[in-house]
Amino acid sequence: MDDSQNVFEPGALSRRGFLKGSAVAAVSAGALSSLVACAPSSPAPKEGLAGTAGATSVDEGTWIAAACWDNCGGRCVNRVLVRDGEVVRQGSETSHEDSFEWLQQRGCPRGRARAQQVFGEDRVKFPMKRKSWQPGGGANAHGELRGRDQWEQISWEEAIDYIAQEAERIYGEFGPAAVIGTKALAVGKILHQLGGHISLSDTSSIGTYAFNIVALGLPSQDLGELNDRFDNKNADTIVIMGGNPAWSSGGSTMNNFNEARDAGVQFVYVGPSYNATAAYFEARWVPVLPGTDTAFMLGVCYEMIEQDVVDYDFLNTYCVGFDGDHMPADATLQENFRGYLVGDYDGTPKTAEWASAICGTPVEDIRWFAETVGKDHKVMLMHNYALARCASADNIPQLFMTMGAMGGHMGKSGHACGGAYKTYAGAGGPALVKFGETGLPATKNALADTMPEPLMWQCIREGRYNSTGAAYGVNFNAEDIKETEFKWLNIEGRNTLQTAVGLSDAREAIQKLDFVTDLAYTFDTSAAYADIVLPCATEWERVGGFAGHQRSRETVVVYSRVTEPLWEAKTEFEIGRMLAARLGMDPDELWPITEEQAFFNQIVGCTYVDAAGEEKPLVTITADDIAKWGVDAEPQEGDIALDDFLSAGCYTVKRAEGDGYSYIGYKDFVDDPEANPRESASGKLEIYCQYKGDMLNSMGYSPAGTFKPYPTYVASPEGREGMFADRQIGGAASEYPLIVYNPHYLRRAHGVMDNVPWLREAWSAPVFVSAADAAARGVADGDTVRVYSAHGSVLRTASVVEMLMPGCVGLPHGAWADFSKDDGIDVAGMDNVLCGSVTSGMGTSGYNNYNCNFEKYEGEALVADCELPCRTVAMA
Ligand SMILES: Nc1nc2c(c(=O)[nH]1)N[C@H]1C(S)=C(S)[C@@H](COP(=O)(O)OP(=O)(O)OC[C@H]3O[C@@H](n4cnc5c(=O)[nH]c(N)nc54)[C@H](O)[C@@H]3O)O[C@H]1N2
Ligand SMILES: Nc1nc2c(c(=O)[nH]1)N[C@H]1C(S)=C(S)[C@@H](COP(=O)(O)OP(=O)(O)OC[C@H]3O[C@@H](n4cnc5c(=O)[nH]c(N)nc54)[C@H](O)[C@@H]3O)O[C@H]1N2
Ligand code: SF4
Ligand SMILES: [Mo]
Repeated sequence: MDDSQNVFEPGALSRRGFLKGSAVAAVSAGALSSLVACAPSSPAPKEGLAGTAGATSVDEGTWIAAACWDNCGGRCVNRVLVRDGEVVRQGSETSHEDSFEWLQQRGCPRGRARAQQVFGEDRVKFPMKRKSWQPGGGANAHGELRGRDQWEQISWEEAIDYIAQEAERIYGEFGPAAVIGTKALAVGKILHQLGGHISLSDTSSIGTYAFNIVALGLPSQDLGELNDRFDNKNADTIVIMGGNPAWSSGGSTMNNFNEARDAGVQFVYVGPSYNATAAYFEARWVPVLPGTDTAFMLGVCYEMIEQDVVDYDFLNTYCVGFDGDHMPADATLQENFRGYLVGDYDGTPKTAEWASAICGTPVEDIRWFAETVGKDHKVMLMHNYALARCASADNIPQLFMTMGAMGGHMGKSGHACGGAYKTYAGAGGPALVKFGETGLPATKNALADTMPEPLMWQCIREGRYNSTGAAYGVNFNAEDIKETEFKWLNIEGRNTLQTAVGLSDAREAIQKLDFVTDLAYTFDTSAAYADIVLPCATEWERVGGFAGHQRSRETVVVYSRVTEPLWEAKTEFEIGRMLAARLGMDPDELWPITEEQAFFNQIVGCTYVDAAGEEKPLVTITADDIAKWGVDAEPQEGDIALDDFLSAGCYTVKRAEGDGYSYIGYKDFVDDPEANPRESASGKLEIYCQYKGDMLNSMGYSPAGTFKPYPTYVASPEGREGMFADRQIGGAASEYPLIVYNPHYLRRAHGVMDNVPWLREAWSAPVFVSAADAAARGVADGDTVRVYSAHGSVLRTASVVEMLMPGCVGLPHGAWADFSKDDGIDVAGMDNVLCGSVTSGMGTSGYNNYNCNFEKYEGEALVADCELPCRTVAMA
């Protein structure tokens, strides 16, 4: 960012809004300065989050269950101790002892450093306008200065007025297809009233599993059909493919595997690095180059046939398309998966040797793996989505399912096959506890179009787009290309400039727009390229809420207010209402109830499943509670009193071996496939799926006819083939002979918290390179290196490791780009500088298989991130 060296004068922290009484919480000027101390050498704060409390009892004050709400892979209880109006400590769950049966939902270090985010020097404190931007569009916008301009503080009235004026102009002249929106929290809800906006659909988290895989017979996103966690110990082997829950499922999730580990279950890790998860389980490492898992699994399937470890009964009963005798009724091709494996159609048997040349896995490992996952063993095959966040990984979902079916690993205790992601890692089964609805009316986007996010910069440049459809492939129509002039990008609840592929393309394309708005906590990458930035209150500043969508099946996490909105920040609720009123709409129609009422409705609506399997209200609510809150509700009887629930910060179902909550994935289908068909056309698992092949081919992002109805190996536009000059594996090296993948990193959740001092101290965010590749380039551990791809160039300090396959580079996801050196090199090491907007297949964000190279950097060595001044905003 161009403003990195300009430090915005921190305004005096307004004390007007701090709560009084038991829920008092603020951070005094003294504590604030200790919170922002960044250098590891800085003296320990006298008293503060890391400090000792001197004569005061460390626990004196009031503990509040506070929010932790990132898209971070975890869902934990985050508690803060408030003393004399200051947050002085943070802690986690203490409401009961921790055991396998009754897990505590303990937080990770990010959660425990959150006070530094909420009270951080880098918060957006006031509404801001980019200095050269003026309403009216065209040259008035000075789009060429986005990301480089200065900023001025404006009032809320001015900010809302600018947005309203531009809304009237843009919708009036160009209509809703000129507007791109990310989510509908505040401004987005108003855009829905004005005719809607184009949405962005991304394959970000689940990669090619974002395809309409229900057509294959899989559950949506391949989630939910693992077995209940109590069954993990019954496996002989648990395979984890392309995931790293030790880093990416923060909190308690890894404990789902504890019984299995203690019982001596063999763990196998498949991926390019021997990561923290593999190390924790002392797993056998099967190395596979990023983006080549399709080749690996094809080699495994071939070897399973060779070794005669295929469960043909399972294939014949539950699947279609494995061989010519079991084809689905709608097949148009006289081909099947077995024929492809043995080379009937292309003359190439997919042997272990064939696979090894592509995926880099030793032949012996492929053969060993094939035997290990064969029908004679109890195996749980779990994948995260790193292998699917690759270009040309479109066949992964079908092939992973096929490998599981060939071993017969579904529907039985000790066997499983499916997604192990975030808090779902190692835990299947329906939710046992849920929170209720807010009661706020849902707004509807009248424009149902979704543009693939990886293509958005190209679409903006070219003024045309093609809607992807709800799940990739549902309602997609290749012919339906729409022309439009894009004018406005409204970002809320996402950090699009940061997390969409291709920052170089973004920086160019964004100049064309008339208007970019962003709702932000901090001056992150998206804010840096916006025109109007609205300061959004964090969840610590709201009445309370529930930590959303990635909870485990056994827990709901609830949080309460820590402080009134800081500085001039407002909640989405308030922002939306202001804009509605300014545009002559009735705010009460969109937000007919108070924030307190909305939160209370969620509490009232909480349910749990009792031991007899009945769903019941969770929280006991008395007439006194209702009077105290001043809300509309009826008293009810539940399993936990309201105050106990709120002070614990969660409710976790207490489990026991053999209780009524156990779950075996696919059991209903396996027990009675006629009565419980899968949602595919045939009702079975489709190893041959006509729809899949036809749909992927129709999307047009890969050469015509690339896809077959059964899973095949497809070369990536960059990736493995791109390592070689002529794209022939084994030939002369290309200019970018390595593959870069992006580990989700401990310092941050995507971009969130990248700026937090303690986290910068704790995690230096190096680039991980293999010892062999480093030696070949004369690079030693700790050297500053330039990592470059066809799309951009970044600096990082090299961490030279043996636990990474030669040929791979691991650049942590989520650093806030910093081009302050003016030489076009990002000194922060942002992943999307190296990842361009290259798509294939269904139009994926292929984060994990771009090509790159690195060299020792001859310029000035990088200073550790934690030594840099806090990045704030340049004011005019
Ligand atoms: N700390 C932290 N945690 C997070 C997040 C975060 O930003 N920070 N983000 C959350 C979100 S939204 C998500 S989607 C999840 C992602 O969660 P994960 O998918 O578990 O995370 P990654 O770090 O992308 O990948 C994990 C491992 O996959 C391996 N890998 C990379 N490419 C390939 C490949 O092509 N094939 C195979 N077989 N393995 C590969 C690498 O060894 C890497 O260690 O994390 C969540 N958790
Ligand atoms: N190169 C590369 N790119 C990637 C990835 C990768 O591995 N490599 N990973 C991808 C993945 S898996 C994902 S999920 C995406 C994530 O992409 P994003 O969703 O864009 O990332 P976040 O940082 O989670 O962005 C959420 C933003 O909303 C804000 N926010 C959170 N809650 C609220 C709220 O309640 N109200 C408001 N107003 N704002 C809120 C956060 O502070 C943050 O700024 O990134 C993807 N991008
Ligand atoms: S894993 Fe996520 S929810 Fe849990 S403490 Fe860390 S940041 Fe918070
Ligand atoms: Mo994600």
